[in-house]
Amino acid sequence: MIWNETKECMSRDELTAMQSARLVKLVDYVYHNVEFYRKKMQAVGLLPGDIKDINDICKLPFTTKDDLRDNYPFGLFAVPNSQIVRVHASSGTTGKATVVGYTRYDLDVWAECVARCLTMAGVSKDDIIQVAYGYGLFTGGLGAHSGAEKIGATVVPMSTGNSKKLTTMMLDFGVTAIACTPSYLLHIAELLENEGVVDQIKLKTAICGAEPWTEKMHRDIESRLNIHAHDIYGLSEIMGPGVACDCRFHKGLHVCEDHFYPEIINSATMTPQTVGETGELVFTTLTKQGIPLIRYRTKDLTSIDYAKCECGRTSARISRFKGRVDDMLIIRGVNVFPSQVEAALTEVPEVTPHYMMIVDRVNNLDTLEIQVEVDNKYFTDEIRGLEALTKKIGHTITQALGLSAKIKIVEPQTLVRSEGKAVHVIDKRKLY
Ligand code: DLL
Repeated sequence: MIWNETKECMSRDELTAMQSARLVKLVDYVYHNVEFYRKKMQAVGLLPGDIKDINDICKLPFTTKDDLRDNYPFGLFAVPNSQIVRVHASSGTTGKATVVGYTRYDLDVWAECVARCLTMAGVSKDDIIQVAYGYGLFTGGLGAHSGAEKIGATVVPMSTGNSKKLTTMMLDFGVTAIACTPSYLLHIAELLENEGVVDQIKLKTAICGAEPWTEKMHRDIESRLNIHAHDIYGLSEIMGPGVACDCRFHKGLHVCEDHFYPEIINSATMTPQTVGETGELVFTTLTKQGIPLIRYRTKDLTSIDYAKCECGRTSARISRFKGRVDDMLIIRGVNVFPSQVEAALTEVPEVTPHYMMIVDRVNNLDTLEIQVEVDNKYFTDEIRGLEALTKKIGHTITQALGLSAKIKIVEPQTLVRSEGKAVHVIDKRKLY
């Protein structure tokens, strides 16, 4: 909810005026504090004074994940490290992670945005919430945690990886809300069903995100656990969870537009889509200090609606995500690019460049198998040698992706060769 001074929802005109003022300030800020943006603006003959209101945003250059990678680790930071109080990181397209930094102010804004999302989902200080997103470099755990603390809920920082403890505590503590990925929640539902204790839980609300999920999964979670499930969106480059969330009417995700300005573009022509048309979501961080980003291309596909919602909120809503422009996969909540696998395999001299990633979902948990073709001479080695090689490849992959995979060495010449664009992924997950 974005309030004006009289504590009513801001009108769109008020909001637009606020966004304009913030954009003008932001452009001046990045021009003077981030060499990357100064050079990009100079390259097109743009000065900060040329940006007079939010409509001028289309004059500004785009930013991509590769720009973060090329400036690894701190090159896009607008403040010295003495003002950065936290860093997070997510997968880059190859090798290096993309790193983001937060000032104390940024962390406050982040907690505020997540608090709004939780409030939208009906969570309050009276709730006991299990945060079962991963804590660490991933933004999910700590991000959801801070927002839940801000509204005064009782936070149980579960993180990921111990489902039995989670279900036991859910029952023993009388947990009323949970924040985790939708696939993990389906897994938890299954465990509770197998234990025959679904009717004993006190759970009312789930705040799920970090990966794509369908309406059908949404309904399934709600009916199996008898709860309300909400869709929360975010990405580490922009902030983490809390960029947008859906309210009880579930008619799209309300964007925290006073902090993150959304645009929908046609990624082929790089021009704006008309309202309601699907395209790539682009964000400008209007208030960030640590790593402010201008027109960041999320690669996520959605559409936007500016009509006032039945809940009374005036903020723009983006539709449930319809996919991505690039080939990024999300496996067990971890972002994975096939190019990372390719880069990792080049570190193993015995391996040829032919590989296939097979992604599946078993008992609502994602699995990854990587089939790798090795050189003839290694394949004919005795089985002990193959085992050692499988281990070696597995270790290299785990290091590169931050995710373990089952490695299967296949006979030379067995993986399909493509005549066009090589196909390296078979995603069998039924996003039902
Ligand atoms: O996944 C942040 C997050 C944590 C969001 C917890 C929600 C809950 P990254 O690891 O940088 O950040 O991955 C960002 O995940 O570009 C989308 O492709 C995808 N994604 C995130 N939320 C949703 C969602 C976090 N609700 C990438 N629906 C994004 C569909 C989502 N995809």
